[in-house]
Amino acid sequence: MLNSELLLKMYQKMVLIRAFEEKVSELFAKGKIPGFAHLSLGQEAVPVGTCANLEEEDHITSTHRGHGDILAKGADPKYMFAELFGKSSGYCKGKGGSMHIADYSLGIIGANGIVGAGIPIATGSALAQQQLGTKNVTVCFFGDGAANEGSFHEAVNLASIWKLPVIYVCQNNQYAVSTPASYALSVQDVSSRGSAYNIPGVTVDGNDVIAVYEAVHEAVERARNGSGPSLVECKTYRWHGHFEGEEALGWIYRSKEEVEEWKKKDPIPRFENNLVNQGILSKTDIEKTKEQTKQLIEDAVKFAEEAPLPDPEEALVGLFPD
Ligand SMILES: Cc1ncc(C[n+]2csc(CCOP(=O)(O)OP(=O)(O)O)c2C)c(N)n1
Repeated sequence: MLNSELLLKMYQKMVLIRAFEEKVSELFAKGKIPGFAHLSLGQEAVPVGTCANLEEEDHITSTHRGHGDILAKGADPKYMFAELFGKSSGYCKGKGGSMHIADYSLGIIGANGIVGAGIPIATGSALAQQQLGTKNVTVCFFGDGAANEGSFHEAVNLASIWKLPVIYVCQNNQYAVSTPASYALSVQDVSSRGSAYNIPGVTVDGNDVIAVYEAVHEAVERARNGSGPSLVECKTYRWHGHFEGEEALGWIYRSKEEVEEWKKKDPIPRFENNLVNQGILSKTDIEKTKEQTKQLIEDAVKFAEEAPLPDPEEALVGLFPD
């Protein structure tokens, strides 16, 4: 049974991710964020349920839709906003943007704009941990679309034969851009692909943070005790378009009804009700958490707005090894 302290932390983290991305959406619409922004609104239970199992020394890799994963692993919203604004105080000095945030000190070894590219990186990280003899694990977040990339199949095969401490967490949000998983996947559940590589595969309700926590917990234990990789598929849904601004372009590939149906399964009130029923959270706590989070986000945006732009002289610094 999870203790109430951890449950409350998980709740606060879900609220933080939601508030962060709602703010990104608002600022993007105002033209304040250069480049692209891919939001994971609606998917918050997956990174939070997963990362609640991790220690600071454990690693994650993430994707182009990675704000939630990165916040769940412990990133600070103010350096994230600075990165999104292209400012030099950002996590990657403003050179990475929304899709390429990393902080090695927190075990965030990189979000990635190339679909499927984080999978071999996570597998390599797990190989390094194994060779160094640590007990650290690596979580690899990826999407249903990435599960159809060659990198997935090669990496999972190697991880299996070498019994690497890696947990592949598929955030199956039903679409790869506009292509439905129901069309593009040769199987009904990505998790069933585990059997092709002789590793455990499980599908859970990705909007139920406890279900995600429990499935990943088992996988992390296996990885830490040397039993090798696991595949955890979390079925969820992204509320916004593939990228911010998509709807304004008139892209239509899913019905309003479908989106509304999934919004009814919002993971945050669902967890909130669960905690209220258990007497862990009160209505006053909920209001306080939301109020404090709002303030934290406002402060982070202010920090990022006031942060300096990178010096043009620094354009090539950090791009190549010295
Ligand atoms: C190798 C590669 N192919 C294609 C693209 C273009 N692209 C960007 S995101 C995306 C879909 C990814 O879908 P999925 O893995 O399910 O992640 P989601 O966007 O649903 O989170 C594609 C095809 C890319 N960035 N990299």
